[in-house]
Amino acid sequence: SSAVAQAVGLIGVPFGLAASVPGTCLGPAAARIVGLAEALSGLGHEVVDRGDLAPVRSHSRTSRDISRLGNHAEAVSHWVEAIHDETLAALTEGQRPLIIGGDHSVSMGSVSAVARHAARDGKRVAVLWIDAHPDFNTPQSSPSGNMHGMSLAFLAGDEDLAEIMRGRAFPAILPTDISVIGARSIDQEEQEAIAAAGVRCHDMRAVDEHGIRYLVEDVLGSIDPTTTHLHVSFDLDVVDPALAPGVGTPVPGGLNYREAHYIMELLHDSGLVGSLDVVELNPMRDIQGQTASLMVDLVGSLFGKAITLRSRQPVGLSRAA
Ligand code: 5AB
Ligand code: MN
Ligand code: MN
Ligand code: MN
Repeated sequence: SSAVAQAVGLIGVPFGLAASVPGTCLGPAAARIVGLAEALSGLGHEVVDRGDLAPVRSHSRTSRDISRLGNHAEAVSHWVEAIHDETLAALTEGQRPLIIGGDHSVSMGSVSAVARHAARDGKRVAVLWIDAHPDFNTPQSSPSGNMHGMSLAFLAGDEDLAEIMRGRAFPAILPTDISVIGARSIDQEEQEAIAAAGVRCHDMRAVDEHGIRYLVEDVLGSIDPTTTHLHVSFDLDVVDPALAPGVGTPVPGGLNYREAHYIMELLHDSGLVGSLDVVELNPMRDIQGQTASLMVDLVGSLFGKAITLRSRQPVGLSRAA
């Protein structure tokens, strides 16, 4: 664990309407049942459980129709604003935010808040998106209209999607500060968009060819910690569905158990992770809670659980140093 103990600000987001398969709204409940907070405190972290969000519809909201942005866009918008505000409050209180989804639209709220907070400290944000999908669709390119597939496009500054936060501006994440690991289901226009934007995309073939350590080193080596806050967004569907059946959009050929843990261990050792979301847990699709338990174990690895006690061996800091 890090030299300066920073409390973890745990935020549950029981929202799943940006995905088509119902059930991710039960994610925070399942994570709590299998002992997420206890796992973190067992590792020596102070945990401030900020509870589960329950946004109320704002009456001051303009009646502008945003339904063309995607399915349930109005609900997504309310939740994203609430997630943004709660994440910003956690950061302002000096906590390290841990957001538990919920579908992946929750990252629109969390990362936009992280970007706003970082800008106040004169920093920018790098995002590591660990996911079977790059979530870079726009309302125009999306094959489904499901907004959990648009989060990264929103965060990178898509002009139409900006309406999700009613135009409340936040510093967009530079595409060159975005890295994806584990992708294996990419829509064609989405593929063209990430390539044109310059997003670093380490797909599953890259995992096969280079291994996790090389890829994580590449990502961390692109980050200068004196100027950059690292946000990690972990979509559980990156893990192979044989190990993580409790997700709404399973794709074969995912990370195996050690690959998933090794990413988290290397991220822990780097000492660079300033905020984390873990999303897309769908307890309705899970088998005896195994995906929920895997989630808690993976979070544990990122927060310092080691197989064997060893000294930290941070990777990838050479270029930034
Ligand atoms: B997830 C798909 N690309 O846009 C789309 O689970 C799937 O947050 C999106 O990564 C999956 O509908 C979104 C086909
Ligand atoms: Mn701060
Ligand atoms: Mn995702
Ligand atoms: Mn995904």
